[in-house]
Amino acid sequence: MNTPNINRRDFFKLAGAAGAGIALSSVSKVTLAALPEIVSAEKANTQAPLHPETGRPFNPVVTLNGWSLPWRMNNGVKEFHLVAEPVLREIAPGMVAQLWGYNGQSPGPTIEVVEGDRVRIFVTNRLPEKTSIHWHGQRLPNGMDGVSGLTQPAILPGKTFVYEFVAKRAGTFMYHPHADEMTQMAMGLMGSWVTHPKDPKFMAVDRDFIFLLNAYDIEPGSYKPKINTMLDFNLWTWNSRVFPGIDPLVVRKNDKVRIRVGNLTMTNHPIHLHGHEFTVTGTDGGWVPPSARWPEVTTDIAVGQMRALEFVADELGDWALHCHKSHHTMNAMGHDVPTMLGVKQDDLVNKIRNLVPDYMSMGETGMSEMSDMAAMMDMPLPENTLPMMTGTGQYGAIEMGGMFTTLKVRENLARNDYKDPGPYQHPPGTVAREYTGTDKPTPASAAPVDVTNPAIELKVRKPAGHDAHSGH
Ligand SMILES: [Cu+2]
Repeated sequence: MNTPNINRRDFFKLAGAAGAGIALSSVSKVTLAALPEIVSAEKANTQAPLHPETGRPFNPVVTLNGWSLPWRMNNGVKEFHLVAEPVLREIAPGMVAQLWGYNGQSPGPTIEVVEGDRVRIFVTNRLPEKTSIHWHGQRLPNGMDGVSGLTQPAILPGKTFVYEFVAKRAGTFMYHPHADEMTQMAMGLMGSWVTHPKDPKFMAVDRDFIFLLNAYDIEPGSYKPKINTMLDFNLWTWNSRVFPGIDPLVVRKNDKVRIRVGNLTMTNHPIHLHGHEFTVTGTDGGWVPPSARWPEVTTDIAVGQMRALEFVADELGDWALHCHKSHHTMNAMGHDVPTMLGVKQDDLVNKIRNLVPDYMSMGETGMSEMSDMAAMMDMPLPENTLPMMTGTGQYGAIEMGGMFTTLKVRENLARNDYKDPGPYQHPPGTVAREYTGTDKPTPASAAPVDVTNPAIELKVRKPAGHDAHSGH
């Protein structure tokens, strides 16, 4: 968490590395020298919040498996430099993808400004094709809206454009290309933007997390997303990471927590938090008035939407936080496996083994046998591929992938401590356990059954598993 895996590349180093980029010679040295230095990240771990050293005060956000872009003040204007470029993104340990991103990673860095700030963003294009950036949700002059062809000429490879506007409205925003969008978003070009309120006390929280929902279709064993995929993505990611590569959200007990989520996939995601109720306090359109909020444990985030969820983390533990579409908590391999539940495969397996000696049957009693088998037998996977259900907790396999992580609520953390505290130490007697008959739960017969609808016939089965009504 605290390792600053961020590089400051000045112009001269940049020019020296031109072989890795595109047609840098088309940008004059004079122009580049006047640009803010390029800051880029090399690793996919969550960086510590960026407390402002210049400009007005704000409470910084924590970008899940990401970072916030430093700026320079230039006569009262906050200047940022984004570089659109091919990047290598670790999706989770064991798999790296060749994506397009900004400043070394996909998604790009989060941009944090304060309501009323004048902001100038330099955008350098080191992609092999033209691009632009749309500042999703912002109030700005039409010509700064970033829709290539409509509001500006596209940024050609090697060129640098400048956008400038006043961040008028506080809230949660995104940025993404509006040029060959399908390709560029399928390749991971996107980032988050937070405009903090003028008054740092307004809607202040103790911990403020942000991430984007995105998705890729990367054939197991390969490195590049298929860009024409419309719906059948196989990697459902948060900030281009899948479980167990998504860091936990670490909070202190009784912290007021905000989680800002934006959706740049091609489908909706019902985001579900265990153990707590939250309210949706913000959308792309602004803060939700308190009288219009209601409690939820799942909120559906549609394509192109942002939501800010808030709650008080008052229950200690390791709480799951995930998309409730169960296919979205799996990784690449799961999608083409036929349903074999209840199908006896023994004979079939023997026959197939005559032809294919290494053949292994799968899914006879459910899919979890696959994660067990993979672990036990060290089942070979293609290179650069993740198991479809993975991750291990203190009690065994978690059998999740994709859009899944944990909210870790702990006592006595330091204010700025986001380090993974390890597995939750449950108080004695508070973990579900095997029933051995030695403790005394309420017998089923002690609970009176009130049958108010005579059409419903209830059967009482003996606990030993013997069906009381089947004796004939
Ligand atoms: Cu989902």
